[in-house]
Amino acid sequence: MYSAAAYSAAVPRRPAPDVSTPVSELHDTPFLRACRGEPTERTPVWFMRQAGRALPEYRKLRAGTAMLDSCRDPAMVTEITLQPVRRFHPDAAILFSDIVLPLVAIGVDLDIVAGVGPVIADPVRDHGGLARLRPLFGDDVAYVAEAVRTLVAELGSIPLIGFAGAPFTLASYLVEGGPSRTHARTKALMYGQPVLWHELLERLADIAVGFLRVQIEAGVSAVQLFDSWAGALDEADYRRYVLPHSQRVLDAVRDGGVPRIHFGVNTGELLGAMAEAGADVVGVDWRVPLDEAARRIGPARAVQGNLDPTAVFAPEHVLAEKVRDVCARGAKADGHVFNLGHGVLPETDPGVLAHIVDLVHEA
Ligand code: 1CP
Repeated sequence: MYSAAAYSAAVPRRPAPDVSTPVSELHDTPFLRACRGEPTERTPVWFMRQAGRALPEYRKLRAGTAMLDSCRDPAMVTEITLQPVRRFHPDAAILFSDIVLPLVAIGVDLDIVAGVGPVIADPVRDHGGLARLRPLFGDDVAYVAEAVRTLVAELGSIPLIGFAGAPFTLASYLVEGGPSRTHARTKALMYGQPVLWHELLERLADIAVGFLRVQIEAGVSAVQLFDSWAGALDEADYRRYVLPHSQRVLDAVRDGGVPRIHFGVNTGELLGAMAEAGADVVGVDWRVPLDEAARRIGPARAVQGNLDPTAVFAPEHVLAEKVRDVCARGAKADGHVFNLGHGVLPETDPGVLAHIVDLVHEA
């Protein structure tokens, strides 16, 4: 059967990366301290989707290379991950990759189409589709481990964040065949074939565990589980159809010893339930103020977020006021990592992101 334990055994153990930075130096960085709910000398900040799209040097490097090919090229992954670090000096880097990469690695016929997102040739809607999803083994994504090891050495005292897609969000792409506004086919399968649904999510949970373990063993300092589209569900459905699977992913990587961040969009009504999934840090989009979000999440968990990604287009004084407000409300939680409420929009001026880093550090 597809068990997380079998997966972790299947992922080859690798020696700890040979880095010149003492582990304790990384351990005490503002980002990792905030994730653990410890006091920090400044509020740490990084941006979801900080690599890519908004950066001219990214577009230049990527020209002529397909998205998935760039994710499978460790030298390119390393360079693209470092580009925003050089520009913005954030408190953490996020690995350049994609949540659908492990699906490609197990043989799903999938392409990332420019301007669209992931598109799947043969969507999974029945037992035959489920049977095509084989387990992920560490060697399937050896290029990711290689990129992580190089990055850990290059980044020194800047923590690297690894990530995976949560079972529901991955299921949505697989069932719909691509991005969806309503997730209608996904919900039809969830309500109409609950046994198949839970088998599908179990398998995707195992794949997420496998993908996270590869990154943890290669040396990432934290991991984020992206359940970007979980906000499409009401709380009762989230608890019934999704929460146990996300919980299993987060539980299975607990022994990796790195903070686990759990994020979704439009999840204001789900924050309490998502917190129960067990992450150390709960990501919050911009719709719920962080002090209220912290109340819904409960004590002993840090929060991450939550500037509206379109605030970058506001006049400077409006932006500055919003940044300070996020910091003041975040200060009421047991740990705050500043971020946008969702990814950087492609039209964002990179100079404004650098300015936000300064504003957060001065707040
Ligand atoms: O042609 C291109 O340049 C492709 C655009 C692109 C990029 C830069 C895609 C396609 N993925 C990525 C990289 C990526 N994806 C990163 C690393 C970069 C960084 O964060 O700095 C990460 C963390 C992701 C994760 C990801 N992929 C998520 C979760 C985060 C989120 O934004 O909610 C999701 C939902 C995806 C699917 C995906 N991949 C690409 C796109 C355009 C999408 C979204 C499509 C949709 O709207 O459904």
